[in-house]
Amino acid sequence: MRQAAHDVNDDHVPAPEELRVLDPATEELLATVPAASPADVDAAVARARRAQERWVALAPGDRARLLRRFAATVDAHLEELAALEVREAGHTVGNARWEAGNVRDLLDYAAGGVERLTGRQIPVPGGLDVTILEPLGVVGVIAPWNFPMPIAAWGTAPALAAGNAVLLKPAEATPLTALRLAELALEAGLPEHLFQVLPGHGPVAGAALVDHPGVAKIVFTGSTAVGRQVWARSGEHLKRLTLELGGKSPNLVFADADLETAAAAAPMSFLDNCGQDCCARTRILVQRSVHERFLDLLAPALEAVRVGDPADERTDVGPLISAAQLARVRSYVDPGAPALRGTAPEGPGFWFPPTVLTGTDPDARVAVEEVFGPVAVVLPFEDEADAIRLANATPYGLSGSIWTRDVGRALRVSGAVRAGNLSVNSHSSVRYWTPFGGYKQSGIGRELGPDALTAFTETKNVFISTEGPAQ
Ligand code: TXE
Repeated sequence: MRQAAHDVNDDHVPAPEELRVLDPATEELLATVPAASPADVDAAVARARRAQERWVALAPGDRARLLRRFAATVDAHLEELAALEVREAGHTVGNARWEAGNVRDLLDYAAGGVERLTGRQIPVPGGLDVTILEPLGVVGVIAPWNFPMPIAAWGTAPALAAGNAVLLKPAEATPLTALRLAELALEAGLPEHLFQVLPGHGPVAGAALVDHPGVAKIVFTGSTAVGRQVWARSGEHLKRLTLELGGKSPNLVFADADLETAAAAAPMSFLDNCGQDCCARTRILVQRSVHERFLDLLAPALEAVRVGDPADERTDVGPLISAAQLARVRSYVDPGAPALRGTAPEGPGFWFPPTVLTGTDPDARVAVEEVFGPVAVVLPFEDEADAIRLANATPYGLSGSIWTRDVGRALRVSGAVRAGNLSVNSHSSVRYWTPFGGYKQSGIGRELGPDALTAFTETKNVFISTEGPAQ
């Protein structure tokens, strides 16, 4: 009999012992998956520790080879993984292919780092001083439902490459691709129990990972509210931590920009993944002198977005993840508010039409809080200083875009906006070669990029005296 799960957030509501995975486009039940209990987490940590000892004893070249084989196995199953992501997360098939490809690429990139993860020799008087980068041990990755595969891989691939074991807790709504990835890891020859997936409830299995003294680091991606709790609880153990939290990112359009291109790109910059993207450019800030013209260009671009069956190759935007997310999005949008609107199916499924609110107060909830749905606001600004003030007027600082033809302005504004990932004349935020993470309440630490592996190591300094035996 599975141990009764209890809510460690102290509201004493027992969590169900199974996760029900729904297709968000149809509300059809896809699978039920057993939910891990704290005892399951405890047993997994013990197994992971033993696997990690075997893993780190391998020659670096052999670890790199196994990770490359894992990447090749993902590649061989790319269509299958993408199809699973379409079903459980409602992602368009094009996006889902990109996501499975991102897992493959990241495993390859991390494998390339295994043999280059080196310490340093530092000149000191009286001896030789070297730094050694040691793996942390067992790492817990707590993933969200919005990009189940890539975000799981962002933590997992570099952690494994740096010599750690990984326990991945996927989100309640999306455990299926994670479970399949764990099977593919075994098929590729990774040691048993090195990479384990623990589907379960956040306040039970997630909290058990955070509280477990045998887990050296937590990589958490999710809401700022839960991220705050995870930070406080990790602090009890002084556990290493990376937090990747929400966003409310600006899309700054200056009067000197290529307005046609900026307006054509604006819809998908906040509608991709139905707006359930921490980098979504949901605050469209437009210089007042071109505000009307921009809206005229934006309206047809928004109407052209195809919302519907995510398995259809022509679809741009699928459904929201759940009934709860749909209710959340509805709570932000007054149906009578002035807006540009696209269209969406009626249901079944969790659908909401693309919406750009045009008459919003800059301090309104919808203008400063993360909606996590297909909703953006357009706000006018006067000049560069006003644009920077508005761009920084939220507690978040994850991403942002700057549209201008003036290089000096691009550099000044990107220097002044307090966010971790900015793009000029582009909405691109995530590239596995470059660091990704947030300022302010968007997170702590960075993922991806050339330093990704180092974030899963401790630096040990060893001094070897050359002075001879003490007299
Ligand atoms: O996130 P949660 P939810 C934002 C977005 C969204 C809102 C709510 O605004 O509308 O958060 O989404 C696990 N200890 N983002 O409720 O609860 C949980 O099981 C340890 C932005 O789904 O933060 C899941 O695996 N773990 C974001 C993960 O945390 C806990 C992506 C995220 O869930 C836990 C997702 C606990 N006490 C939501 N409670 C982004 N940065 O992109 C929950 N979890």
